[in-house]
Order: sequence, then C-alpha cells, then structure tokens
Amino acid sequence: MTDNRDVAAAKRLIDNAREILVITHVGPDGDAISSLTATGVALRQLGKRFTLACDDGAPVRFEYLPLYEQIQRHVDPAVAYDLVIALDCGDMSRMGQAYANLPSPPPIINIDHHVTNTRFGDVNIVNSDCTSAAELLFHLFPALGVRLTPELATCLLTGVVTDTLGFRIPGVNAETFRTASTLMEAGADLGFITLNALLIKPMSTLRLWQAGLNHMRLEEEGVLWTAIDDREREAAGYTGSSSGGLVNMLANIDEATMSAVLIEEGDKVYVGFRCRPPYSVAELALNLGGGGHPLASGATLEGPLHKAVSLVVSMARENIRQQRALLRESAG
Ligand SMILES: [Mn+2]
Repeated sequence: MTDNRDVAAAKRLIDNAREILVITHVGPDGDAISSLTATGVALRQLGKRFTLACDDGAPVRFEYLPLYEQIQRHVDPAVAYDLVIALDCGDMSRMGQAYANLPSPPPIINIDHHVTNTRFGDVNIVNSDCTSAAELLFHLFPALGVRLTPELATCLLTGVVTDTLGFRIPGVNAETFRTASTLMEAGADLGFITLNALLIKPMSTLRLWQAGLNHMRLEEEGVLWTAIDDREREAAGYTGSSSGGLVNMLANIDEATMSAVLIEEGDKVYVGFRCRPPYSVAELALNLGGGGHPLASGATLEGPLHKAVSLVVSMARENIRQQRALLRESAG
C-alpha cells in the first residue's frame, strides 16, 4: 500500500527522535483527533517523548479518547522538537500555528490520505486509497512495532467511522470492513463510537444548520449552497469552523450536484464542498487554495463573506458546467 522505503525511513526518524511534535489539522474532525491520539498511544508504547497539538483543540465529543486531555492548542517554543509528525494534513498550512511558530522546523513525517496531498514531508506516507488517516495508521503501526491495544483500537475505529460517515461513503470497500472488524476484535466498541463521535450533536450545531437552511440557494447547475456570517454563528453558540455536517446533508439532496457551506469567522471564511459521483470537488478546492478528497473538500478564504460567496458560487457553477461537458464527452 505504501512504499516500504518510506515506512523504513519513518521508523528510523522515530527511533532516533528524542522529542516528537505530533500535529493534526486545524478545524479538526474525528479522523484528525483520533489519528492524533492514536499516534500518541503508539509513541507512548514505543517509549518516546511527544506532544500532541492542534491549534483549535479537540471537540468535546471526543473526550472518551485516550490522551484527549493532553491535546495542546499552543506549542511551547522553548521545547526543542527534533521531529514533526503531521496527520491528516493535505498541505503544510493545515498544521497551522503549531508548526508555523516553531523556531527551527525539524524534519516532517507526513501521514495522510488526501488525494490533493502536496507531499510536503521529508518522509511522505500518503495513500488516498485509505478512507481515513486512521485506516492508514492501522496499516502502518505494525511496521513500526506498535501493538494493537483496546485503547489504540478505539482511536482508530473512531477515525474510520467518522471519515466514512459510518461506512457510507463510496470509497468504503471490503478492506475498510476488515480493518473495522480487526479493531472491534481488539476491543473497540462500534455502537458507542458511532453514537458519540458521529451522531450526537450539541444544540448549537442544530442552530447553525437552522441559520444555514434559512438562506440556502439552489443554482441552475445544481450547486446547493449557503453562507453563515459571524453574527449568526455566534448567535447559534457555535465555535467550530466546520459546518457540523450541514454540507453533507445538502450534498444528499436529489436536485444537488454539489453543496457548499461558507462560514465566516473573523476575517476568514471557511468553505466546505461535498458532491456525489460522478462529480468531484477536489479540483475546485485546490483552485481556491484548499484541498481534500474527490467527494469532500474545503478551503480557507479571505473575508468579507459576501466577496467569498460570489467567488465560490461563480467558481462552483463554472466547475460543474465543465465537469458536465467532460462527462457528456466521455459518454460519447
Ligand atoms: Mn481524514
């Protein structure tokens, strides 16, 4: 699945490191946080010193994960890290300040499953056939000499369940289920994880959806989009930078070819894209300076919101027109 030389190189870097900084992406989702804690559990098992970092901290629904309390929003610049492990990050900017503020950046092991990954690491373990970074780690850990424990299994199954939306996305295959089955045998509780990591949401998320649904629009090309400004987001009591699943809900509407949800946060605007086969939103996100997967992607834009909206909506419509033309061509 991944090049054995890369795995050997990663093992060498980890073996020789004294102080490891593990970073997952800003605006973390379940795969990000569970990959982070899984890597922490693995490094602890290997007897390594490590720090787990994410600029935005970890959503409280993941508090059942081991090492959850150790996830830091700020990295101490006085600590001399000699290795960075980046998890679930499609490009360097996704590591945020946790990496950007390091006084002297050490080598990076880039572990990721995004098709748009820029291979920014000194060692890149990137496989977009994996439906989650957690699934990639599941395959990687044995080669690093890490044993599968109940704690580790709980982390990894959380990543698998959340990134596949409960085994429902098109990339899910028999291998995904073999992985999940092994993790359950090792002690992970699928029902508990599905309920806590995927299904249960705070009321603030529902209020955010309410605001978004209130002014959603369906364009001619099937681009179903909405935008939520700072005031509405704050009124909802919502603190995350993702749409809390709204963008997924919109993509599943029959008349939609693609969904987009824009959320304003200060002078930044976060946009998430989703679609269904045969369409792809990976290229659209790349063109906006972001990245992701064929069916799920996103980008961070400059505000103000109305400017981001007109840019995103016009680019999304044009992108669907192009994809439709190509699909018609290939259909002969
Ligand atoms: Mn992921």
